[in-house]
Amino acid sequence: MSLEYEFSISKKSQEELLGSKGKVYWLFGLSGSGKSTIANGVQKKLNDKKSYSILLDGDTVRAGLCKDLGFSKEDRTENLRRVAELAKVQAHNGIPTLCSFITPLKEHRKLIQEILGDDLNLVFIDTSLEECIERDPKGLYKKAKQGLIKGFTGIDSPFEEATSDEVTMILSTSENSIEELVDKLLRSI
Ligand code: ADX
Repeated sequence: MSLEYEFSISKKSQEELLGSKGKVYWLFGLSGSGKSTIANGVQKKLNDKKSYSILLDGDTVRAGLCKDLGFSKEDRTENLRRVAELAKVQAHNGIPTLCSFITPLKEHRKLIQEILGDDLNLVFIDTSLEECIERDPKGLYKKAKQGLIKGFTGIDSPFEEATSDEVTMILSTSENSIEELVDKLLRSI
């Protein structure tokens, strides 16, 4: 059963106070796809122009708010549900919120869509698995292939390809540089 809550101060009033729009930009894609780099780039540019935002990222959230969770399908669902609920409160309070999570399954994307409704912009970071394995910025694909990490997304845990009907925007790292993609996302904020 979901309990709907009411805020005593309106979203519009908070947005006017901050001079920003309470929207969530949820970047998803494989580990190593570039989603956190893009999200950080966008936040940096917003900060440079004195625009406030909050960035929630898989590694950060899993070090605190979700440190009790692992990478089973159920734990990923709970991880993403908590973050979506947090992002919902932030958005209601006028804060542009960037989220960077693998969000591997269509049912995960559907869940966050249900939680965030019109506040959600779902952005797929389109980088092939081969490219992510090649880059392997944290050395995790190597470990997963050696069997040292179990249930790693793209190796022995599924990532369901995004389809255009479920996303607001697709950012393709094979077609544009990270800098160009940062600017593209920034133009939509
Ligand atoms: S999600 O599936 O629940 O959306 P999330 O984005 O929070 O994942 O966390 C992904 C990050 O956790 C990866 O970038 C990687 O650094 C780390 N990680 C550790 N183990 C795994 C795993 N089994 N699968 C995917 N990522 C993992």
